[in-house]
Amino acid sequence: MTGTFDFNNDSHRRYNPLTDSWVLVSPHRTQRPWQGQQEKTSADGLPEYDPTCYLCPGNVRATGPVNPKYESTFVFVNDYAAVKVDQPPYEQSGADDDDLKSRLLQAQGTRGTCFVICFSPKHNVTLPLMSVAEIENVLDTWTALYEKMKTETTFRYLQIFENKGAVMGCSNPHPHCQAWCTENLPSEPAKEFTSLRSYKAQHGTCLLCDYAIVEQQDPIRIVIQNESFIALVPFWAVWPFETLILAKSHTASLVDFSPKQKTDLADLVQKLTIRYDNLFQTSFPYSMGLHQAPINPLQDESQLAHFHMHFYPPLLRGATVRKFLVGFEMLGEPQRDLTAEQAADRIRAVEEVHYLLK
Ligand code: H2U
Ligand code: ZN
Repeated sequence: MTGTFDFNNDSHRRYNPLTDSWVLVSPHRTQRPWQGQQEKTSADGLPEYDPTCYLCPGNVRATGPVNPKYESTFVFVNDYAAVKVDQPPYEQSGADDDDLKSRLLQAQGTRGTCFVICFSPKHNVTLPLMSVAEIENVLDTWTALYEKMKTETTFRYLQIFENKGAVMGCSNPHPHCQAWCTENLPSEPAKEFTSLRSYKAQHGTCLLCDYAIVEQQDPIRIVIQNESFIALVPFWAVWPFETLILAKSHTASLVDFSPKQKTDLADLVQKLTIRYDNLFQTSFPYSMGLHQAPINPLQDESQLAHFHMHFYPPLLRGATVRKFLVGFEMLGEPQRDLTAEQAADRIRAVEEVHYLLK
């Protein structure tokens, strides 16, 4: 076949230098009909207070404790934490390198603490419906928790994340996120540190600083930006409307930002999540998380770390059609139809005023 290769029509693979992986892009497939599963949309119009909610102020949680009548954010230790502070150390038996069993059946004991962080006392106020000052307060709560765990524990990493929406397996609509603090560095940030380290060794610069420069030169994937942060659909995005919030300056973690940078981050989180909700006029589901320096860094990790946030939303072409990573994606590699540039166009095209507030 002759002619010129067209990124909007011809299949190709894109490389993710952060995780050293590839995604297959098939832009010619965006027209295919859909007869698969339709998800129920999340019901807007939740009450401000729900007497049966485990997270609302003054209510009793599932295991008995009573929530205080909190007025801004509220942090508590997860009643069903995935990791425990106290447990016996794990000692692998027969630690002999030549032993097949100890070579192939590796395990590590891991201790830690899991927190739940309510964003607001109001049961129905998600991030896009909060003011910039209220989101800043959430950022301050994350910062304080990071500092506390850094000072008080020897745990390695604090992974802050939000599961939003029933399709993401979120068990409660009350706006909240979680923070899991673990003795080990989890696999995703570990992969990123490996990539940041080898990029630095090869080029002498930060992969994410360089990426921010490239994206600003030709802003086709940038959704919004302000003085301190960029929100963009990464070139290598897997999820249809995946985005990355990237600090423009090389900053290791939340604790290193100035008050002005924190306000800018809150502003961008608000604007991005409003656009997400407006895209399909629904409370947009996603898993979101922060990647930053470990609380107890080893070697070069605090120099390598470049603060960013990933948003992974599962919605495909409307509020009711979700994308699953199945088939080729489970057995081969992830695949997308809509290109990152087309997705950025779509997110840019919606308004910055929330549809419920109009
Ligand atoms: P989701 O982000 O998956 O909705 O998690 C909510 C968390 O809240 C979940 O991890 C915790 C669950 O263990 N939880 C409590 O700690 N106490 C409760 O009374 C209910 C839920
Ligand atoms: Zn509630």
